Amino acid sequence: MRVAFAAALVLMACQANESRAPLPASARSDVTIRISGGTYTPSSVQVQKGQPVRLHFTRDEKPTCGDELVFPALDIKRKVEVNKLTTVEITPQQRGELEFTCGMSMMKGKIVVQ
Ligand SMILES: [Cu+2]
Repeated sequence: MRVAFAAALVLMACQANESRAPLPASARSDVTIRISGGTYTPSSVQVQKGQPVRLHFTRDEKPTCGDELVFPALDIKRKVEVNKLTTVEITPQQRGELEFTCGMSMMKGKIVVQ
């Protein structure tokens, strides 16, 4: 009974990690974000204030939508080519949320700075 309950908890934790839950705010400095089906996966990434983070964007399809990557608040615009990594390195200096979007602001993701 106890074992089954623990196993269920572990399973739930795994599922949460793989869906929309923000990544844990560990000492992670590299995050890969996949652009597919009109969404960013993960769409939310937690980082620590002052900690450099490299965001590697990868796109595995050819919609025109995801081919431009914009960080409005940081004045960053990058092209994202199919099957190539586009890396953006940032060191957030204040807590809060940093949004990133496609060229037309339809797809949205965010960096949560703690
Ligand atoms: Cu778009």
